[in-house]
Amino acid sequence: MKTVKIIIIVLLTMVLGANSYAQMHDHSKMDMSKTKTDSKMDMASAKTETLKVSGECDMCKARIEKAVTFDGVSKADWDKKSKILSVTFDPAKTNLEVIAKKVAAAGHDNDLVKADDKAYDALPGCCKYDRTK
Ligand SMILES: [Cu+2]
Repeated sequence: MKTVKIIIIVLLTMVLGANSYAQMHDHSKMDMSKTKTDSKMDMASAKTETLKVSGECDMCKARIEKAVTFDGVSKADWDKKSKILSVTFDPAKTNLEVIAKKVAAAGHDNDLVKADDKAYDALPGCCKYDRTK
């Protein structure tokens, strides 16, 4: 009977130990994703690319930047003058083509993908950039 007790205690210790290890592990994983933009590892893997995106005004800027704000993208900045969208993303999660498609879906022509006509037509008058250029 004594041996059985000892075995149970040993087993319990192992199970509990494994559990707390798993929890610790999960916790550290969670923390990593939370602070991913600050961590050095992700900084190294993050990629910044540029894409020429047609647009006219600050409303376009807000729309373009919002369109590319999704999981995997850590930074997006569109310059009204140069029409260049600079976007920083995690190549493991997304790529420039996906980003370009999102921009096009919002109504903005870009170097990689032409905007959806319906989305372009739905843009406010001030945002109707010249599509013939
Ligand atoms: Cu606009």
